[in-house]
Amino acid sequence: MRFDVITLFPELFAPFQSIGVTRRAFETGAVDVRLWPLRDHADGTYRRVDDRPFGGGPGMVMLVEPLVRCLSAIRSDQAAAAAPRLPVVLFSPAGKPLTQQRVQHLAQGPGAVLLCGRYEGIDQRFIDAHVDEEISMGDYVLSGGELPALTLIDAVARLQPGVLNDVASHEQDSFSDGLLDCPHYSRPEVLSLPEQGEGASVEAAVPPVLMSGHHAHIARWRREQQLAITARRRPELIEAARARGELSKQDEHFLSQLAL
Ligand code: 4H4
Repeated sequence: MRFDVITLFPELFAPFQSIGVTRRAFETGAVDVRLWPLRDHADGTYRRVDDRPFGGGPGMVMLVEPLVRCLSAIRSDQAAAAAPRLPVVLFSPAGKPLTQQRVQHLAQGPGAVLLCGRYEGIDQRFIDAHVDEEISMGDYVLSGGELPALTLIDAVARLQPGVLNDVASHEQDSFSDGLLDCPHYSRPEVLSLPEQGEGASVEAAVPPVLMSGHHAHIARWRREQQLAITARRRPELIEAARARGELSKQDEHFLSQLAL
C-alpha cells in the first residue's frame, strides 16, 4: 500500500513513522508513505503556492498550477514504479465523514494520493478536475489537512497484517463490529481509589465475570457491555447494526431489557 502526500509541511510526518505500533507498518513496507512538498513545484522567486481569493474576502487560496505540477510528478513516479494510479483524496470539513468501515476498505486497497490543504482551501477548479474523494474528520475546522492525513494513515496502518501484536485486537476495536468497545481492566484486581475530594478511599474491583475463566460468560458480558455503551452514547450505531442484520436474538433481548 502506498500513500503519496501533497503537503506544505512534510516535517510533520517523519515523527509519526517512527513511534508506536504503526512503526512496523512503515518499517516492513506494508505502508509506503511518500512525501511531496508542494513548494518544490511552485515557480518564481517566491515559489508561490497561494494567492488572494477572487471576489475578495479573508485568507488565501491554494493555486492550481503548483498542485497540477506536483500531481503530475506523482503520476510519473507511480508509473515509473509500476504502481497503480491512485485516487486523490482531499481532507475538508465538506467531505464525507470518515468511518471505520471506510478505513477497512482503504486498508485493503492500493492506497491514495492525500492532498493536505492549507489556508482557506484549494482553488475549486483543481478539486473539480483532479479530486476523487473528499473526506472529513469531523465538523470542525483545522489549520491544515496534515493531521487528517496522519489520522487516516494511522487508522489504515494499524489494520495491516503483522502490525498489531494480536490479530484479534483490531477485531475487538470500537467500530470494528459497528459497536463501541467494551470496558477493559488489568492488575491489580482490587484498587483503593481516593474518594473525590475526601480523605477516605473506595475499593474499585474488576467485574467478577472477568476473573471467572468462563470464556463464554466473559464473551457474553463484553458483548452486552458494547451494546449498553453503544445504545446509551450512539444509538444510531445500534440502528445501523440492526439494519445490517448484525444483532442476534440474544442481543435484541438484552437491549429490550436495558434501562437507557
Ligand atoms: C478545508 C479548512 C476547507 C477550511 C480546510 C475549509 C478538515 C476536517 C479540515 C485545512 C482545511 C482544513 N479536513 N476534516 N475537519 N473553507 N481541513 O478542517 O471549507 O472551511 O478534514 S473551508
